[in-house]
Amino acid sequence: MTKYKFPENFWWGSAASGPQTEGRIQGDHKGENIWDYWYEQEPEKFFNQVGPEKTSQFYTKYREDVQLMKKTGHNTFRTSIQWSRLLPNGTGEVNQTAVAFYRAYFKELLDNGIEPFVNLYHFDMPLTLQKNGGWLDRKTVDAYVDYATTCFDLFGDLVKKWFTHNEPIVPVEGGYLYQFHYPNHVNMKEAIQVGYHENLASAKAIKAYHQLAQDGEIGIILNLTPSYPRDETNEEDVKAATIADAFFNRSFLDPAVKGEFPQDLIKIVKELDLLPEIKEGDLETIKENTVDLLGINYYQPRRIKAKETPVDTKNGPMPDDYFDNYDLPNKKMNPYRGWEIYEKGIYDILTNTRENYGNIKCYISENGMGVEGEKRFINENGVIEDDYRIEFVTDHLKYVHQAIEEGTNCVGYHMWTCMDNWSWTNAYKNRYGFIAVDLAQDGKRTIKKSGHWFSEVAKNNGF
Ligand code: BGP
Repeated sequence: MTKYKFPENFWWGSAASGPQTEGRIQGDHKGENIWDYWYEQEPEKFFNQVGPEKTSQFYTKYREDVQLMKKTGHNTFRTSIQWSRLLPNGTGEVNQTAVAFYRAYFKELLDNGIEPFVNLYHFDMPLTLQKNGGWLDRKTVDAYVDYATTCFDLFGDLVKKWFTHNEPIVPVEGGYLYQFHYPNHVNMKEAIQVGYHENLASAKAIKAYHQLAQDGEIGIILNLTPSYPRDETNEEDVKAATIADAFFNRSFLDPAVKGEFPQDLIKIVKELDLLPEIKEGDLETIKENTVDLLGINYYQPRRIKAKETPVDTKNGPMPDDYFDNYDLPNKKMNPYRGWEIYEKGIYDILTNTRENYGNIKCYISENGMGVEGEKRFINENGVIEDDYRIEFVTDHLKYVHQAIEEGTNCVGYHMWTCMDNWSWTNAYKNRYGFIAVDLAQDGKRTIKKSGHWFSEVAKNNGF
């Protein structure tokens, strides 16, 4: 019996990205991006020194992989085009080898009943553009819009769901505040300019897509981390949590869906005298070109308390000047990733989109659990028994179901990720997939217990 039934045509699938899966081979003519470069410079920063050229080899194994997606119940799958693969210099000449690859790959998905969802930017700035500042440089916005338009032209007949960015706050946090992405600066002024340019680039790409009238939809994928105050009855805690929410969620959610930056964020940025460079017409472009569809990535909540520790002025202003992170006692943890597991967070996000964002059409575009050392769970048939992952997905899906029952316009659920892949500086430390990838055996794939389970869930449209 199916107790939790999902709406008809619900999207069941998973998400991945080009830089984390494709790999590089000789003759693919891919250009360098910031990950290729950073790994060349500082391989020791990457877990076990595994770099982005390895990944899970989708580039050569995608046909086999699409069959595995089919076996694990996918009716949809998201990946990203690598900007540096399609346009090795970021602008200019198109790499025809890349065109042939992506077309064959998207066709293979379609031929197997899996709709490709394609994201245009997953943390992978082409190196040539980064050398001029990357997202800091206004010219990157134009380059991005050209790249996006090239993608719509080349693949728009095959792809009907586009996304402008995946988690655009992450390059801001990682690259310009907290040092976990190249170029590892700590500079709030730059962070604000980068975030502004990403927002503008998204609106301009949406505009370009709509002008082509290609009969598809375009959206953005945001990692929304609900910001919970330590004590809901404590005004200072609530205020601090609201500011954290403005910095990390509403900075992209509001412009993407409402076409405007949040007033409380603007106020802070003005007070700090850190307004970005805005050109005439920009704000109108952002206002008029909002998303058709919102992808929501959810892993963990953010727990906040009023600022108690002294403000650290070493690097100039930081978001953390306005709040402290709160360590909730006895919280449920994923110890491998160090992230709290709080299933109800997914329901709170979906309720928020219903109540405060016009009940925009949305789907869960990432949710998942990275676990280290999964080989210890291999059974006598060689299958990893990842019951913890089944439990994790089930517990989140129950809350998604509840939100849908209450009227939220959520049309799908994608797990991160299809098969174990390369997780940035964590490389292959934590495994997230429905399908195991054995690096020691040339990337041999084996469906995990959760993959078999998911295929049943998809078949029954619930559980
Ligand atoms: C998301 C990213 C993914 C993926 C995932 C897991 O933030 O969109 O690219 O990597 O998180 O996180 P991590 O790989 O850091 O463990």
